[in-house]
Amino acid sequence: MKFPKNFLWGGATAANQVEGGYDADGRGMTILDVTTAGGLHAGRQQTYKYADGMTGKEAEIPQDAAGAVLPGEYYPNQVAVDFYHHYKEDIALFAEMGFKVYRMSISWTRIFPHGDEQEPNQAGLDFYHKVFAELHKYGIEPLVTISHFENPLYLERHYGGWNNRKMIDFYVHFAETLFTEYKDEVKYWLTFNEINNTIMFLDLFANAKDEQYQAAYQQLHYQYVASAKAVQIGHKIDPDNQIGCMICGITSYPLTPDPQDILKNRHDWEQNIFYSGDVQCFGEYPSYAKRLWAQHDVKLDITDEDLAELKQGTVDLYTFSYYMSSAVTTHETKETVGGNFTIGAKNPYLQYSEWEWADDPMGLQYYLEVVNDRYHLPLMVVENGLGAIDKVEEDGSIHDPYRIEYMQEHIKAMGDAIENGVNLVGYTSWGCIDLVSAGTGQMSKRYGMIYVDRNDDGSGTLDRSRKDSFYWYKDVIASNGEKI
Ligand code: BGP
Repeated sequence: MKFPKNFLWGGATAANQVEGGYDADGRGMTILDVTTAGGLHAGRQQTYKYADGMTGKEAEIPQDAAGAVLPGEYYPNQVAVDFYHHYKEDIALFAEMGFKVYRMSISWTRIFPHGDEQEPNQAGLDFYHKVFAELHKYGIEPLVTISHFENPLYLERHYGGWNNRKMIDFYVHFAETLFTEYKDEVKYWLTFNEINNTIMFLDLFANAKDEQYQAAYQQLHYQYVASAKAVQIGHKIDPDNQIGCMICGITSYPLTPDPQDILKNRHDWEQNIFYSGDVQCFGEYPSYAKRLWAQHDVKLDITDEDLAELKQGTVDLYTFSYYMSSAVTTHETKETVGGNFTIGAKNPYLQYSEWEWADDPMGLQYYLEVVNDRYHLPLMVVENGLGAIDKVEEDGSIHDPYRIEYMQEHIKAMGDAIENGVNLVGYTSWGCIDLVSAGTGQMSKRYGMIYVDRNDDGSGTLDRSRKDSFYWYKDVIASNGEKI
C-alpha cells in the first residue's frame, strides 16, 4: 500500500471561481467581480488595473462598492457556477465520490464587504457555517484558503491594495475573525493561494521593469508578514490548527547541458519557487534574496519587527499546485510555448495540452522530492488536473478519458514519490466541479469530474452531472489509490 492509511483524498475550488452570489446577503465587491473574461491574470499579478490581461484593454469598473454590472460587459465570476445556492447538492456529490477533504476559500467581502471594517457581516459568516456543517455531515474535512486572488475592491481603490502596509492589519483581522468563528469547524488552513505568482508572473509577462519588481517584492513582503502573523494567531486560538503555505509549483528544467542553462535554471527556482517557500517555512529571507533584489535595484521596507514576525510565524505544512513543468535556456530557441504559466522553450520530450501546458507527471515526483528534502514538512498537492473541452453526448453522458489519464499518471507519480520517502499527506484535484478558469475567465476550459451546464457567454441551466472521471475517482479513493 503506497498511500498512507489516512491519506486526504479530495478536490479543490476557490470562492471567486465557484460561488457567484456576488451581491448576496451584504457581500461587497472584489477585484475579480469586475474582471472580464480573459482578464484574471492581470488581477493575479496583484497590480489590479482592472484590465484584460490578454489584450491589455482596461475594463471599466462599477462606480460604487455595491457594484452595478455595466451594460455590455460580462463578468463571469459574478455568477460562476452558483455554488452559493447549490452547495448542498455539490457537497453531496463530493461525498458520493468519497472525499475526505474539500479545499475551498472564503470570500473576504462576504465577511468584510469593504475589507477595513471592524465588525463582520453576520450573513457572510453564517454561509460558511452552513457549508462546514454540510461537509461535516459527510465526514469531509474542510481545508480553507484564507485569500485566493480575491482582494476587496474597496481596499484596492482606497488603499492601493498590497502596496500599502495597512493591508497587513486588514488581512490579519480577517484571518483572526475566521480562526475564532470557525474554531471547532476547520483545522486545515492556507494563508495565501500561490503567493509566489506575484514574482513569477513578472518574468512571464510583458518585459517587466524594475519598478514592477520593486512593487512585487514589496507586496510579497507585506503578505509574508501578514501570513506569519496569521499563523501565530491561528496557533494561539487553537494549537491543533494546521496552517500551510501554498506555492504555485512548476518544475523547471535546463533545456541544454550548457552550464549557463543549469545555473539559470537554479536561479529561476530560487526566484520563482524557493523564495516564498523559504520565507514561509524557515521564517527568514534566504541568502540569495540579496542577489534577487540587487538584480532589479529593489529596496524594501522591512522592519526589525517584521523579521521577528517572520521568524515566529512559520507554517506547519507545505502545499502547492502542480500542473506542468517548464524548460529554460539562455540560448535562442526555435520551438517555444505560450501557455499562461510557462512562456519559453518547448520541451521536446513532453506532450502539451490545448492551452500549451506541458503534461509531465514525473515533474511532480521530482518537485515532491525536492521540497520534501528542503523543508521536512508534511506536503499536500492542493491543485492538479487537466483543463479540457468536454462534450456532452446525446444521452447526457460525458466521456473524459484524457482527464482520467492525466490524473492516473499524476497519482502514480505521487505514489512513486511516497515510495521514495516523501511525506505526502493529501491530494485535492483542482476544479473537482467545473468552474470559471482563472487564466482565461472561460467556463469551457473545464477541470471537473462534475459537469456544470454553463457556457462562456453565461447561458446554461447550471445543472450538475457526473462525468466518467467521477466514477473513476470514486474507485481511486475507495481503494486508497490502489485502483487507478
Ligand atoms: C491556479 C489557481 C487556480 C486555478 C488553476 C488553473 O493558478 O490557483 O485558481 O485557476 O490555476 O488555472 P486556469 O484556471 O487558468 O486553467
